[in-house]
Amino acid sequence: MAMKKVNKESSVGMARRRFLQCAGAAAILPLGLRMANAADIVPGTDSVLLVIDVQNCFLPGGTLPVSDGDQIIPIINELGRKFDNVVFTQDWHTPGHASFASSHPGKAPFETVDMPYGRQVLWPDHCVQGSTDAQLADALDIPHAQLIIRKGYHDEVDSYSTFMEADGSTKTGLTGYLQERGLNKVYACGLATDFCVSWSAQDAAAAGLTVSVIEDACRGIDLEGSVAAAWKAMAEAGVSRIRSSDIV
Ligand code: VGL
Ligand code: ZN
Repeated sequence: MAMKKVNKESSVGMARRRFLQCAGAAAILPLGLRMANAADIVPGTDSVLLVIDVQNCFLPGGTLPVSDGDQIIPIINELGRKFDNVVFTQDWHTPGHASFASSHPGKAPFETVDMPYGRQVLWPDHCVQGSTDAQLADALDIPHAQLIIRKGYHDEVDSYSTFMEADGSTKTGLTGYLQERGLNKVYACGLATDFCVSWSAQDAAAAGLTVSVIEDACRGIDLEGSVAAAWKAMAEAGVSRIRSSDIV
């Protein structure tokens, strides 16, 4: 008991000393410089910023709005300036797509249905090919982005992942594109954390890519705790969770 108390005091003392050392170091740094952060990431020629589904449909006023979805756009624009390689993705559904509640008589949005490939959440009609709703957000400002990959264009299968459709076997081609260009470090952001970002990040990790998700550059839909579940699943898949300030 006494032993425990002594240990506690000494660790508090150590922490206080460490704080004073750091404060001293900061005081002699010239103004405008900041201390190097252990997480500082400098995107290299092998790195790609993957901007997932930042489309009108997922913004306030769209057909499947994600709360505060618009707030990530300035952060993503800033990130875009730090990457030579940027890929956008676009949810791109046929009219009457099987993921729409309106395609299932008697079903309402956010109910589920069992499809041949598993359980499917039913959504409001959204991101229909060629519609204004499906366009990338006007406020995105990354003119050097190199590829827009579309997904969810097969009538009968959804595709949250931008690598693999929900049937688990139909590929979008993105893995091959990244491999051919030597882009093996993926930094993912966008909408929605718990669906397209999470599924894409997990598939990218399964394909052997190194994957980080930039949490403040994402927003989630959050159906019954799905955001927390997504972060847990991503961690288990070996996906790193970082913040935009970790990238310099
Ligand atoms: C998405 C639901 C339906 C997404 C796409 O981009 O996360 N979510 N379609
Ligand atoms: Zn969709």
